[in-house]
Amino acid sequence: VIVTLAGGVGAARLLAGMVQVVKPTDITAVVNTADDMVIHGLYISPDIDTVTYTLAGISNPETGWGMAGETWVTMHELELLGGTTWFRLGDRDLATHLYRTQRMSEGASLSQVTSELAASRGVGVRIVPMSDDPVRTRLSVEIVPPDGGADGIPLLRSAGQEQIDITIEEIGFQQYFVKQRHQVPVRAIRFAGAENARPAPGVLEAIATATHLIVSPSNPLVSIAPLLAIGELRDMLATRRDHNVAVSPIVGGVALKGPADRLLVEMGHESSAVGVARLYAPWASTLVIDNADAALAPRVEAEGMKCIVTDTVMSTPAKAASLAKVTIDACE
Ligand code: FO1
Repeated sequence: VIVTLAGGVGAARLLAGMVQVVKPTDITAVVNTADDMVIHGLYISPDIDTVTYTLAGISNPETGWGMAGETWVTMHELELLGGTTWFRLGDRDLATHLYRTQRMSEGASLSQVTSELAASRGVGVRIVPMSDDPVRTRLSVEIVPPDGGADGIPLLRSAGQEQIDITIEEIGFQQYFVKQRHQVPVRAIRFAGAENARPAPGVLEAIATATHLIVSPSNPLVSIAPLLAIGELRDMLATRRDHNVAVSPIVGGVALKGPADRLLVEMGHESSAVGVARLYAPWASTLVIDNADAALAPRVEAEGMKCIVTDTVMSTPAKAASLAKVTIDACE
């Protein structure tokens, strides 16, 4: 079995490539759940849904998250009511959250519901949350007093703005990522609940017996780091370090999607394949980097990782399949 450590869009693309080259039932995706949130009383698990929808062939190709052919009638009505609409839940997508929330209120675990939803969508890959226990990414961000914003609205300072009476406030991941459009400076990141969280049933066994372990090109600090914050998971990964292969999500110093580049710098790391190598070297032995970064290969190897240079930008299904094949071969 091939185990893939997964965040959202980057992981979903790689998994969609993988199912073109190996049997879906031979793949287990262990997915980040630290982005999960309850809003309108509904339990939302964005990375699990992104992976599920992508493998089911029903994801929105423009955004990478949410469903294709989505309509927004409910959000529009909610807007008229003055409700909370910064986190947009499409009419089709809502069915997933209703189903999950109801099943969990009946006592089902997140992993049970995740496999029910994957089965209903015809997904052959085994999709497992990293944990059934709540682990939540919390970010300490810089804020200015309410009157600090030019038009009185922005409470949070955007990059480059003058430093006036900065205070720090801790906010949830979706508040940072979606509501603030990841445009506020981050001072610290923590994974609340990780210290007491257990890996979800089957996760440790899957990793222990995996023929291949592949770390998808997801954000190292907010998509992969939450999995490593679970002690038993990190220890299990470290015991098989020599067989773990990661794909760098940073290409030419920038993240293809999301704030990984900016967060790396804000947290004191280098925003490059070398910076990723430094983070992953303790528990992974090989880093796959993009052709654009070929010149960095010696520096990646100096961090103690074997380096493979290939095309990592999954702009087409064929390119995703070819990257999947390179990573699978790299484990052998
Ligand atoms: N991302 C956005 O940028 N804006 C949204 O309104 C939004 C809604 C949303 C609803 C359901 C879902 O599963 C994901 C959603 N996302 C949205 C994506 C998302 O929260 C992030 O991309 C991930 O958490 C990062 O991996």
